Amino acid sequence: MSVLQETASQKAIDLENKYGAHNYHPLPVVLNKGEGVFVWDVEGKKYYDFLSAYSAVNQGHCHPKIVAAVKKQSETLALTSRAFYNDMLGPYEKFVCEFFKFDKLLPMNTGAEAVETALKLCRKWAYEKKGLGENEAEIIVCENNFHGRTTTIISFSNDPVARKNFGPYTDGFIKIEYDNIDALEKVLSSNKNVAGFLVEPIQGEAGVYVPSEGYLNKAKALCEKYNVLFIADEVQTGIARTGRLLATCGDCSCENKGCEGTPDVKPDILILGKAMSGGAYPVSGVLADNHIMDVIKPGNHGSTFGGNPVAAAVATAALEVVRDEKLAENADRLGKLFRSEINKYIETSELVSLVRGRGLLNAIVINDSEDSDTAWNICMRLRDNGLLAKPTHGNIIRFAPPLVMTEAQLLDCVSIITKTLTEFS
Ligand code: IF1
Repeated sequence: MSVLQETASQKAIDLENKYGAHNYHPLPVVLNKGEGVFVWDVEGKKYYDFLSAYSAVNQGHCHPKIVAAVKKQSETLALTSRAFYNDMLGPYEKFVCEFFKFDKLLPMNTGAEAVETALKLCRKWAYEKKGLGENEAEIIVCENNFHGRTTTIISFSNDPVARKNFGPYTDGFIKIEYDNIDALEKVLSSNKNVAGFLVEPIQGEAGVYVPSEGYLNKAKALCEKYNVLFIADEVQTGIARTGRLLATCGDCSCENKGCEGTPDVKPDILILGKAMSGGAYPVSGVLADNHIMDVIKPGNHGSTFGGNPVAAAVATAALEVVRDEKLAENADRLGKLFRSEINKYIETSELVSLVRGRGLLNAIVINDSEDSDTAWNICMRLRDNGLLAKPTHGNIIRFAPPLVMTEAQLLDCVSIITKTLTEFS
């Protein structure tokens, strides 16, 4: 390619650089088509997608059933606001409540909005049901959490990049170490004002950190003991990603009962987003039983787009795909295969120190300093070799392909990954 003849990719990148806020540092690849586990760049090169839009595209790119739902409902009725009823929302709410076994859904659009909704719901419950004094409620969160980008959510982040110079921050949060049950009990037993405990069943952004066995069960039991709401942020771990419908599972309708090491915990408040729509549309929501959700009265909370007819149609289709195509079972089975294949490679290599994860939410840790650019360079080479993944926190690479992958495709990907890693060792 001559210097004068700029590629289509470079043109697109230049435009984003010139006219878009610089709030991301994407891998240099410009995509214009997706189908199932594959995406294509504007030059026509095909890649395996190993990020799935941060687990929003669990059902695979442009799933025909989900696309059909968007199309049909967009042509019929797209938005009413909640000032009026629409004929899609009620059936959708019934479907979701039965799917996840909760009494009620509060529909929103993005993950961060759903987290905000859960925090508001928890606080209001604490004042009106638990009897805390006005403005006294505290919510326990975990170190290295990622729950979104709003002002309140970044107030309890400990990532300086996400929070510095965005203050003043929202009060009312207590941070404890993740996966440390004693730290949780210490706060609960000494502080009467705790309203809730907000936790990711697996910490995604922190580097796919799976807590020790029994942690979530014990945390839930402690929350019950101290009359505190257990709030699970399953925006990333939910919707079959970790080999079960939910990483907290509970008594959800998941049929993959034989899946590995995940707990049976029913959160008091469940937060969902991302793959709720299979990536076709922003859909999120909060689920809770009546004794909690009934503190929310008209005017307390809402959203112009939350619960709109397109979202209702899309999310129904997206969840049906998860159920009908048995994506939880597939993620569980392929995840085990992935980790065992990568572990075989690790035995022969100094470059990768470990692979961890559940289902198809996995990460490898590169044996190099946190601030080295090895993980980034590996992702660049993976791109050249036809597989797209992104580093998280320096030397960790997250691997999260769509859950519609076949075993043959997964083994093909393992060979791309190990071949690429070998180029670096
Ligand atoms: C970005 C990570 C993933 C989430 C959990 C709530 C939200 C998210 C557990 C908010 C969002 C995203 C957002 C994206 C990067 C990303 C991410 F790398 F930061 F950790 F997925 F892995 N709870 N996660 O993971 O949902 O408002 O974005 O719909 O660039 O911020 P949202």
